[in-house]
Amino acid sequence: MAITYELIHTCKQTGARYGKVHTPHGSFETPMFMPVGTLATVKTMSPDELERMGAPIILSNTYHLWLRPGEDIVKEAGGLHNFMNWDGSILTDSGGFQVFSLSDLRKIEEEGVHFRNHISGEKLFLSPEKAMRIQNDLGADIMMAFDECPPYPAEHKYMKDSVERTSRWAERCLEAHQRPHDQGLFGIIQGGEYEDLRRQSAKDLTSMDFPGYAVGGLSVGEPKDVMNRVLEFTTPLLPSEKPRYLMGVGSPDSLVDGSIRGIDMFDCVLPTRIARNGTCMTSNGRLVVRNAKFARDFRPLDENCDCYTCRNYSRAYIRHLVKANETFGIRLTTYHNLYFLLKLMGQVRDAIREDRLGDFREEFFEQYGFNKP
Ligand code: PRF
Ligand code: ZN
Repeated sequence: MAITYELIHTCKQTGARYGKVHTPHGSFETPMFMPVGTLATVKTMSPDELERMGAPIILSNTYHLWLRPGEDIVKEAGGLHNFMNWDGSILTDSGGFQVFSLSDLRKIEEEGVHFRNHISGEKLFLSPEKAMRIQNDLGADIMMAFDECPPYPAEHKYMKDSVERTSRWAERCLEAHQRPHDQGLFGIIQGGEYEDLRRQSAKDLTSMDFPGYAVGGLSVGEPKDVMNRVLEFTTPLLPSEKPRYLMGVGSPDSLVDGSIRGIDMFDCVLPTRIARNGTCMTSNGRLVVRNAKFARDFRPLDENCDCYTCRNYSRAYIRHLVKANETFGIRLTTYHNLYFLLKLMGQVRDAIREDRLGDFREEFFEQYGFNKP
């Protein structure tokens, strides 16, 4: 099996899991945050920098790489790892979600989805078989089933039809997958906020024996307590001997709350996206470094951070660079934000192993300012 999961410790205070995922490109500890490199690059970061900040796995996107440069070119380069010079693990998303979030004029059929290229307007079609073929060519360690992620809120009737179609598509993905020996294919549980549909989706997908499972269809605009409630009834439906991945979630509070509900892997564009407009995550909450009040502030972004950015540069300097549109400024904020989340996950893992993740949550939320009204 290309992907295996080792459950090492369950936190007695919260039920969160500490474990390891083993992939053909190394193992990583979980819970883990995966930086997003949509177009085969984590925007502004070199693979060397990613390695130094402690990222063992990154995510990339089938949809974007299919449109450009084309999976044939990536395959010819020897696969995504070779093409981008990244020797760590890679996970590719299937394109299902991106088709729904980026393209216009979608038409969903049993066979697949018709839509228009969000750049050129060209007519395109993506199906489970095509998403598998492209992901086999890209050659990531973990690939994702082709699913439908309906918008929030969606009516029960729509969601039920969608969940059933996503289950049929999952069967077709397993059937079409050509490299199960060196690429692990994860199934995706959908069902929105509906408990009966999450149950149905989990039952369908766990009967198919994927090496890992994702919870999809969350962080699509629902309130945080809805996400937490859905996770509370969904993760217990998943096999404990396989990794669980919460797709598209990366705010610091959700990483902690997801871990508490048994999630092992997370990804999100949030840290890299906000970094590019000068917003930083710090242990005292968000800091908008462009603000005038930082013009003469010679302290680091986060006084509790020991990343390259915080050890060497001031808020005043980074503010100057970001305001002057100097690329180095957003490289420094990107490095810091990713380091901040990777370090947070390390703290979460330590707390799990010491059976004190509940206490850690209290302290972290207090300092970050999540407890403030
Ligand atoms: N499905 C897929 N990718 C995703 C999601 C999903 O539901 C989400 C939901 N937030 C993010 N990325 N395939
Ligand atoms: Zn820092």
